[in-house]
Amino acid sequence: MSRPAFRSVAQTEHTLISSQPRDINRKWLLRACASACRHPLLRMLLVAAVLSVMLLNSAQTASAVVGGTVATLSAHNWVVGVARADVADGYYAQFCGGALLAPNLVITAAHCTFDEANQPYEASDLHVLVNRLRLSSQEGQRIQVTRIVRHAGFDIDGLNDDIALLELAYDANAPMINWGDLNDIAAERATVFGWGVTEDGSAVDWLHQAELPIVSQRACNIIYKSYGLAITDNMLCAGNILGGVDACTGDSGGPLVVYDSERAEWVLVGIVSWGAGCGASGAYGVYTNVSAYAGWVVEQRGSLNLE
Ligand code: 4AZ
Repeated sequence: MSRPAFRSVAQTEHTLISSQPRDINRKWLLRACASACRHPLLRMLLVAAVLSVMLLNSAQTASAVVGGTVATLSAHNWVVGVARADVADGYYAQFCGGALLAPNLVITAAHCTFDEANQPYEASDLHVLVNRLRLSSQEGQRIQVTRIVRHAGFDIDGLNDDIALLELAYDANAPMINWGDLNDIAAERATVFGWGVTEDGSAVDWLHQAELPIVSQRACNIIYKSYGLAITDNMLCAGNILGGVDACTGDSGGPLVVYDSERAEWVLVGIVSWGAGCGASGAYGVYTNVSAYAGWVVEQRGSLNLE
């Protein structure tokens, strides 16, 4: 289910969702209005009907990521793109997301460190795009990766321990994000960032973000039991049971964050990992539960002399 996702194979298992809900509403309104808009009571009923249709549509498609909007970085500049070193155009080079844990350290998904043929990347195969909202632009920095640290428990056919660190050749000129534990933070909703596939089926040039409900492990396990898969303590789930808002191909490795009002800052809680389709009803997106790996991250940073 979770494979390193490339733009060339980007349109795989996601569900297509109506891409132009507002146009449909407008056309319907115009047609209906030709006769009914002349009568005041009918006009009121019509406006109410159109508003309900719009509400229903927005609940299901809120517009990427599936169901998100173009991100306004600045406060969120810890979001980075993981890209192939041998492809010059950032739009075609980027295939995963990540987040800056330290000026020269990115956290991402372990499955992002394998190529399309499931062969492990060398550090020299990868670049990280920093401070770049639009992939095809030259903005921000494009920094070489000097070391890949994959979790030893990750196996490309499995879904567990989907976490890796990337050491950068030099410090990024961007803010860092700390991780947090959802058991300590009173958050019901989280935000995911990425350049992955949206509801119209193609990956985006501009970074997108979407807000989605955090789902209990129990509810998520009920869903994935039918797929014969277990949601462990190393994973967390987010999304709507009706679908519509989700991470997708190309978003993998990217951050799922919540706002911690006590610390007055955004904190990293998840890494986009896998899921059954994208934005489909009856399934949730599954994320690596970063707090379960706090010890692993600290240990790697210590033993590898990372920052
Ligand atoms: C992927 O292929 C992928 N809807 C990432 C996230 C999800 C599904 C697939 C979750 O990288």
